[in-house]
Amino acid sequence: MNKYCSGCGALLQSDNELLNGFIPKEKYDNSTYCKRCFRLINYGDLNNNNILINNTKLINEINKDKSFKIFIIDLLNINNNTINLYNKIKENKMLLISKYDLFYKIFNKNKLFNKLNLIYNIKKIDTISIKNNIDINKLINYFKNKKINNIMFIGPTNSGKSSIINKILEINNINHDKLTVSNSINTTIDYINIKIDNLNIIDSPGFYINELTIDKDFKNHIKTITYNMKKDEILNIDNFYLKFSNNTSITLYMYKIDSKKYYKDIKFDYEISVKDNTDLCINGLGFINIKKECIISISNIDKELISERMSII
Ligand SMILES: Nc1nc2c(ncn2[C@@H]2O[C@H](COP(=O)(O)OP(=O)(O)O)[C@@H](O)[C@H]2O)c(=O)[nH]1
Ligand SMILES: [Mg+2]
Repeated sequence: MNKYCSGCGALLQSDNELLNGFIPKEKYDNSTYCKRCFRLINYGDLNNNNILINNTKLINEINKDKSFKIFIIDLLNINNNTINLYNKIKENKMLLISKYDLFYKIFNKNKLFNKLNLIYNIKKIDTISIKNNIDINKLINYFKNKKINNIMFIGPTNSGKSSIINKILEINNINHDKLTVSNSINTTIDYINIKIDNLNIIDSPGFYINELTIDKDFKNHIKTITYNMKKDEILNIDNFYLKFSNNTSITLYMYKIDSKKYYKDIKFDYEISVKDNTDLCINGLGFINIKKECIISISNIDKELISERMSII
């Protein structure tokens, strides 16, 4: 009989150490985790070199499954790119904004839901944090009240799907191996089925997102920073540069804010013109709220990673 890793869902095998689900032969009978999960859990090192996620394939598989879909995403990763993935998932589904402990100080929930409804036409939304048991119980009660028994957690990689399921297991005192979680991408490799009383919960591999790879701090809440940019002043964020054609106030809502005004000459790669109160979203990093209509010159960041929207602020 096939055996699957409790942590990442990969089929356990002892033939090839370079492939997913590898477990040494002598450990096969008594262990429930693959070597990769074992090393991640015990030593904190993650090897996910050979994992490629195909979003189209994943969407097709998810849409074939009849479970209720919970699309998990954290607030700074909501953008045209990720909402496009959400829109490809068939009903019944809801959007659940994760890691809310990082954001509650800077966002008012109801205002945010109204904006997301207005901009992306998303009606069923809530927030969740694994640091708040009330949130987790609220989710379980939602399933009970709506008589939903089959649930699949989906969403971009690293959005917190497996962590939420672990928290549900913990709160319900379910004796089950913990799912493997990490702050790197592609931790979960295959679907994992878990039974909790009447609930059938499925964890899934995350969608691949073309994004900036930066070290993200999931421990401390996000701090914003505001600049008053004068006409033609340049702002340096991380290793890229933005120039604004008019005087405007801008606020950075980002995971890692390492930014300063910059006074040397720069060659810019392209321009984007934005209306009053626009968010410039940068995949993987967050977004910049721009108050006044202007043309933004951009240097050293792939255009594919940038999208704009009417502001959620
Ligand atoms: N601050 C905070 N971090 C979280 C929360 N949920 C998940 N994380 C962190 O987000 C990272 C990714 O979590 P994981 O469950 O592996 O995401 P998955 O790829 O969607 O399954 C881990 O470092 C978690 O500790 C949350 O509610 N609050
Ligand atoms: Mg996972």
